[in-house]
Amino acid sequence: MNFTTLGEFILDEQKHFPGSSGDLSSILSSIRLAGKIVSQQINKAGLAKHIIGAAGSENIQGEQQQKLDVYADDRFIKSLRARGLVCGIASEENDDFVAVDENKDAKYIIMIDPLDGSSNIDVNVSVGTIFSVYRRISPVGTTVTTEDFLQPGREQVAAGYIIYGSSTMLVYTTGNGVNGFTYDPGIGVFFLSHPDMVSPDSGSIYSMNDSNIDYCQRGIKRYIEYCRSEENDKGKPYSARYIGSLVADFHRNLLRGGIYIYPATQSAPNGKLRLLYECNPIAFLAEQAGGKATTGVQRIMDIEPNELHQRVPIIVGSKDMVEKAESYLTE
Ligand code: P6P
Repeated sequence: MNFTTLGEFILDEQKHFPGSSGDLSSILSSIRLAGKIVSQQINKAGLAKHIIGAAGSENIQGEQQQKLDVYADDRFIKSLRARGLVCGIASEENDDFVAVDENKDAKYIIMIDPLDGSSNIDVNVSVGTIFSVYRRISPVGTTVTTEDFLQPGREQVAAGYIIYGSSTMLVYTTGNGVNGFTYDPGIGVFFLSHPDMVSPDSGSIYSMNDSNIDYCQRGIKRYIEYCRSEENDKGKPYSARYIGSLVADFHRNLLRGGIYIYPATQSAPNGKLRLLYECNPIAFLAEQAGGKATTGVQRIMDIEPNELHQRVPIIVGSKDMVEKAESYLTE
């Protein structure tokens, strides 16, 4: 097997940025390390009662934290702090951002959802880590500020996810396309298994929690009816595939073509997914793979954030499918 390793790929990609400090490369390798450790814990979750189930605490979202949520959050934060290259970390699991004052001279900040879809762990469904990296705005040598985190998604310098599924994969972009790496736990290495990932312009898979269909914007309902009809571009009903784990649904749609929708609903007027550490990184990946990501009326990566855990509606996936959905919303 002559696959390129993730480490080799990161170093090779760095050559495209002459004079670069290599800091971003090192951040990506710290994510790689934490991903290996979390993957190992997830893959034995069913056997290790001490790490499955609820942690008995809630995050700022008011969501029950799973033990592995807390474990993954701790693991990623420790790995990122240790490299000395990140001056601030915002996480779904922490009310406020963490100012890494021992790294005040660092020039990057990172936002993470350490374990998205974690309620699925106990039933052995794929879950994922999502990350988003920016250059800081505040002066080097000072403590990070909220402003460093409230940047629009178009300012991201890197984004990606780790999907803990039938295999563990790390998929990321630094703005030069999307590449996927599959983890071989036998030797502890991620190998380049999906170079230059490009999402099909169209597809026949839609991912949405149908129980929301009567509680969201009429245009969304009409688009879903289109997906289910014989009048759509495929001449037959699409397949409905919804795992309840964003990373897993997005990853499948990225490979096969498809659309994921989490709209504004009566109970969630801004949608459910968080802009900074779920929608923006997923949007960056989607666009880099030739797809689109919108709220229905605005490009996700153009939204000017106003708070750390802000939620937005999202329609993301294959370009033609997202544009078709948008056409129902702008009628
Ligand atoms: P619902 C998991 O909690 C998550 O953030 C995404 O991973 C997933 O797509 C969505 O929420 C599921 O939400 O309301 O359909 O259960």
